[in-house]
Amino acid sequence: MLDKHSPVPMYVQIEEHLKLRIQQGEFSIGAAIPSERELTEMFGVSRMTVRQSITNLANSGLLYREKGRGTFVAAPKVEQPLSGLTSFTEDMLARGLTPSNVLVGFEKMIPELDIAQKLKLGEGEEVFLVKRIRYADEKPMAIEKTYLPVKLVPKLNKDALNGSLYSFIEKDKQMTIGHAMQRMEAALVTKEDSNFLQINMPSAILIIERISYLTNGLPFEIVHSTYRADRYQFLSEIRR
Ligand code: 16G
Repeated sequence: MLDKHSPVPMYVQIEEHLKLRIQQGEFSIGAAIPSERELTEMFGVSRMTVRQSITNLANSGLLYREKGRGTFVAAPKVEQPLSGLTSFTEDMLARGLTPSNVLVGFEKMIPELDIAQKLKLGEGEEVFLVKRIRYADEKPMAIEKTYLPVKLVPKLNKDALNGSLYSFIEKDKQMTIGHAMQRMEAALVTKEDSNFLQINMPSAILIIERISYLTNGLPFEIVHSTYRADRYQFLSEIRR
């Protein structure tokens, strides 16, 4: 099954073998793959080698481990286009997934200077600071920390934040969402966020910072989103 004389390392060959069996549907989503001991015997390699293959497949999001239970096949990543200004709720519904939120922070405050400047706020003008954990089919996908000028959404409340923020904003006839600027970077998850996202330390995350504007040019939100790197893939179309 494995070629011991190949220049391709054994752990890579095991990864390829497992990937193929997953692609062929032998192990479906959520199914357990054979244990490390079984794989060690099957391939005639050391446990270290098997562990390396499984760690790599888990890091790339194809498998996930559960302490004391085993290793399972993960659901495919969400493919998120970077072209449209859509909301989390819209994105998940478009994929046939059920979105839900847990509101872990909601307060009114005077923001730091850089946030105030980006939101074009004068001295002493307040923002709502909202922190939500966002789920798809009850699995944590992302954490969003959002700043919104109180003067634009004075009636923002917990009920609205348990649903879609964008549909709450768009119900207001004065406000039409226009465009946004965003930047993306990779990082390692912090201890606190690893608990919210239910991932191990260390794990990779993707961070998106977005500033969104109404069609009248006013900035209405600054969002710092932390996405599980094992659940998301971002796509963009590029032309020449
Ligand atoms: C998306 C947006 C976020 C927006 C949220 C509204 C990114 C990076 N972020 O997650 O800016 O606040 O959707 O979602 O795409 P909602 O309408 O479902 O509350």
